[in-house]
Amino acid sequence: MKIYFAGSIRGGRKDKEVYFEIIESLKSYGEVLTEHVGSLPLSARGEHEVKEDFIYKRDIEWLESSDIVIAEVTNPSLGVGYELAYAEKLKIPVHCFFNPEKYQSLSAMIRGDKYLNVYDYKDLEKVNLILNNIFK
Ligand code: 6IA
Repeated sequence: MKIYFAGSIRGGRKDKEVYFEIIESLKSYGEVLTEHVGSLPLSARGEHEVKEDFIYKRDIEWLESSDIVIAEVTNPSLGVGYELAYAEKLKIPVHCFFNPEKYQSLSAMIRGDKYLNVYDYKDLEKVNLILNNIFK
């Protein structure tokens, strides 16, 4: 099972610990292709030494090869929105997690798209319960 995890990088790294924890949980269900998204030292400037066209092509290749996309969408991110739409076009199942107690409301383009399964959560315990249901 190849899992593509999506989370904000240049959109802001305020939730990087949450991404890290979700990725740790995901590892028990399969191979997480995008483990760097949860990297604690990775700043909003991203993988600085790597060329952007390389990052784009590599991420799209990983997305095309993935069986499922799991996204943490609380912190708005252009890149994550792009990945979700791309995954939908490829008919890859997508599940999004949103914490309504932080920041602003979720974009209607995500909340309103019935293809993207959106789950509101307040703690990682709830995320883990939902993940358990998704992967069983
Ligand atoms: O717009 P964002 O940067 O917030 O987009 C984040 C999403 O796009 C993540 O889910 C990643 O899969 C992908 N992504 C965006 N930027 C990168 C990156 N460094 N490295 C890996 N994945 C990325 C970019 C910055 C660097 C060229 C300085």
